[in-house]
Amino acid sequence: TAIAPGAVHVPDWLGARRQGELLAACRAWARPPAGLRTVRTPGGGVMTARQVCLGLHWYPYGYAPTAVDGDGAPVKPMPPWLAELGREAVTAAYGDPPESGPGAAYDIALINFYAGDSRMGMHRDAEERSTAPVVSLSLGDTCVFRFGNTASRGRPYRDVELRSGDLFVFGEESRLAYHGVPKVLPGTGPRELGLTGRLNITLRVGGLG
Ligand code: MD3
Ligand code: FE
Repeated sequence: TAIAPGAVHVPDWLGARRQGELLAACRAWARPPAGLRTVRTPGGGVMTARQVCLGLHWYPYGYAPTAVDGDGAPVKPMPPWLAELGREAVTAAYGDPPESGPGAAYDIALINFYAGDSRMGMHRDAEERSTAPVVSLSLGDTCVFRFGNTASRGRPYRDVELRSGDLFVFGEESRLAYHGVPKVLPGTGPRELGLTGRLNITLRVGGLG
């Protein structure tokens, strides 16, 4: 379902098996070194969603090869199977012609963990040097995802529920849109997954050399 040009939602794209595999992988990536951390913003704020990165480490506001705002260790590599999953996701959302596709391999993954009361304020993702679409995969509790416009954090925006297993691809005109997560709905994830809270995995092409 396209909710805006280049913004395509594919409910339950992952299926139960791949959700379990992805969750197990996220648990391993969350362990030190360069594991799950709390992100502090330059203004003295703290992000309520905790994060772990693969390929390159995101910090406010740039990318580095090591966990510069964490334990300083080298960031874990992007596994080839996850890069391939990104490619598959773009094909699933847009169809085969790679015209609006990534063009280069997915080389960065940002994994955000939301406890029951975590949120993410309205922001744009502009630290990448590539225009390739961002791929988002959700696990665990349902959230309210707010998809805005490219001009400001405010209206107009649309609220969409993202559920465990959902795929969302953001490319073309939607790549620089403001977006955020105003709330997570505790206890709404699939019981059999065994995750309390929500995980979101975004796959990106850095274009950072
Ligand atoms: C639209 N993550 O990691 S996923 C982020 O659920 C981020 O953790 C949210 O915003 C989360 O930066 C939202 C949906 C999403 C991700 C990246 C985007 C939407 C996007 C990049 C560009 C436009
Ligand atoms: Fe974002």
